Amino acid sequence: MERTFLMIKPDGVQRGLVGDIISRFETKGFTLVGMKAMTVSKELAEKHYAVHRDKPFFGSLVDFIISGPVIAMVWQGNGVITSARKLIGATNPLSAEPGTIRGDYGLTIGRNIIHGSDALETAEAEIDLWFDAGELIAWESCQRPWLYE
Ligand code: RTP
Ligand code: MG
Repeated sequence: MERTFLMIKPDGVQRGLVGDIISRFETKGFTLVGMKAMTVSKELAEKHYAVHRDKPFFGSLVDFIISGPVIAMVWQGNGVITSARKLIGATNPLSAEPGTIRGDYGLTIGRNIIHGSDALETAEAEIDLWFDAGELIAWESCQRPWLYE
């Protein structure tokens, strides 16, 4: 079953949006397989956003991610990678559609509330980077006939 890595950024935690955000993924039908509240080290933040290391915003992005606690999560379900990105909305909250997390709650690109993996390979790499295997629940015995044919 497909898995993705989601991280509620420091702004989402400080603004009290954790419950609402988790609820959106839960009610869509996705399954939470791992979650932890943590303060991110500079090394982890730099590894996570390594693809952006040559961008002008890299330094401020890393500083922001390490500025306060985050909620790191792994979610599972049919098409979860693409679907989560849709539920999250466009990178710039002013361009994100109403009804999406960023569209409902954000105003600026540097405070866009939540991260979601953008492809299968990045999801696998990010899950490995943020979680030990023992921190993730194996739900394979869990049948959900009201969600899946
Ligand atoms: P994320 O990785 O955080 O889920 O966001 P994303 O895929 O929608 O966007 P991405 O291009 O990967 O950018 C990563 C984060 O960098 C910040 N950013 N700032 N100032 C800028 O032009 C700029 N561009 C990107 C955003 O906070 C974005 O989420
Ligand atoms: Mg990204």
